[in-house]
Amino acid sequence: MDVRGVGRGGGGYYTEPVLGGGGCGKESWEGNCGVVVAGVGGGSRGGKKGLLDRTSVRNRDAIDGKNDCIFVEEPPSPPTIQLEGRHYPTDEWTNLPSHISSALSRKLHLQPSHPLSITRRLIESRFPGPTYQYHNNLSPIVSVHQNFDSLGFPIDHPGRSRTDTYYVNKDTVLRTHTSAHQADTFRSGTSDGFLISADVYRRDAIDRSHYPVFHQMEGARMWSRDGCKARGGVAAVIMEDIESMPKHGINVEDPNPPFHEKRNPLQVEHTPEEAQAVGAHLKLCLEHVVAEVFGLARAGAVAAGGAGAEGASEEPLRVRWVEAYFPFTSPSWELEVYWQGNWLELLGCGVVQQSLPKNAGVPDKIGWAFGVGLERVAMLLFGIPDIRLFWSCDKRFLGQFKKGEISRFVPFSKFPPCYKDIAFWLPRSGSSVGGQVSFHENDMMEIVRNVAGDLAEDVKLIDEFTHPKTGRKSLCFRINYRSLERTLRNDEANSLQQMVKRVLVEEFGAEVREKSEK
Ligand code: FA5
Ligand code: MG
Repeated sequence: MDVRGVGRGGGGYYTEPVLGGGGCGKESWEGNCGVVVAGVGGGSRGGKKGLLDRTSVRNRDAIDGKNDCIFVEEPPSPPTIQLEGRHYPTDEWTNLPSHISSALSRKLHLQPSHPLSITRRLIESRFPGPTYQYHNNLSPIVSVHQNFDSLGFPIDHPGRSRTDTYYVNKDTVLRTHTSAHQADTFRSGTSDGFLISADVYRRDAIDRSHYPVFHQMEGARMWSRDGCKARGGVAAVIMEDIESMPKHGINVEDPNPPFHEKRNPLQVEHTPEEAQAVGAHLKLCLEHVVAEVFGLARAGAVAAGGAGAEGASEEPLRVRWVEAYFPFTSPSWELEVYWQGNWLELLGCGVVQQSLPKNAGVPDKIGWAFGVGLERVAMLLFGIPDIRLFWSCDKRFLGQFKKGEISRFVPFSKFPPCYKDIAFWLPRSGSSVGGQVSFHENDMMEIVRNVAGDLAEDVKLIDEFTHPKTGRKSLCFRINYRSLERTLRNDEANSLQQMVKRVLVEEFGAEVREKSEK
């Protein structure tokens, strides 16, 4: 998770061209949209064009970016919630909607013919036993300590906020990343390397490559300094391993130095040679994964021929490393690929912070770790254009995949989008006494998810405006409703939009702005 909040364009918020157009009756709110659209995402908040991730954390300020949030009352939670057969007490931190808790039982990464499971196995095959052990059944319900503290997240880190993370209660969360299991797995010390695949949960944007429940694979490889002494030390042993690895043949842009004093520092516990060797090993292993994924995706596209091959065969392969920040690795990087006109982030990684093995009772070990988004890889591998499809129970989707086979996804049809804008005034600021929460962009995402579920394809903040006299803040969101399975009628989209409005008014005290209002 990335804490910088600045740096590569502020990250976290990105702009993306709106898909298609027209569809079933475009309703557009004029207001201030025209003036401010360009500033949203690309301007004042420094969003970077591309499908990049906040690493759950880059720039998670409140909606106005200054943390002077709008506070509103929340409905009380029931006294306990039952998850995976256990009762958990709830408290003022609980923010777990049923559409999220119901995903806990799906375990898509373990369904043998599901594209996520096929992708998991493909990556596992690049990290073979006995060096690597696989863990695919760890519970998603983890402590705040596991998810944040054990990884060195500062106490005021935005990723800890209720706007970003699903809390069961103040001490327990749905893991936001597979790194939540790093410390425990290092402590168990049963192998030099491990892979952990799991469902993870985040309050996040709504678009084709983000979903509040997704799957990650964590990978780590450690070397014992003592164990390598007789062979010239850790750096020499790792370099020898690198030299024994075959070339992958893809061109990867990597203008970054192995570490950088300010931007991407070497840890005091590591020699420059050690950090350089660990980083090079990490990057090479991951480049091999990407090379294999693209090779198979192209082969699948060629085998499919015709329409199914579009995109995979025509888009030139572009892959790049960019510097990143995570509290639990240094130096750190992210790997991005060029996909459908944007840079798509596949994974974050780096040299493991020495405090982790130290606290896990294995201070003699050093090494690397990565966390890759399985949906993102599967989208490239199978040519799946929208992340919502992974949750489809439609036979026209599931019937296209077979265990161990990489095939090209053939869209069963393309249904028209339906754009609806909604503009509203936020309530005036209140006090921040317990049980009250701020209105965050992710609150809008959550409202839309609750009302429309997978019928919402994309939600964008297209305008924000503060009244010069009253100081009141107005927001305008554009919601794109589109079903993956059928044509959505305009009246259905209108009634979803009405429900979104009602929740905003009744639960968040918002005042909806009418089109004629100036
Ligand atoms: C992390 O989660 C770190 N734990 C990764 C890591 C592990 C770094 C070990 C260092 C060492 P990040 O938030 O960037 O990083 O997420 C990793 C990947 O998950 C992203 O690159 C992306 O592929 C995927 N991802 C993130 N958010 C979403 C989302 N909402 N929907 C789908 N995939 C997502
Ligand atoms: Mg990231």
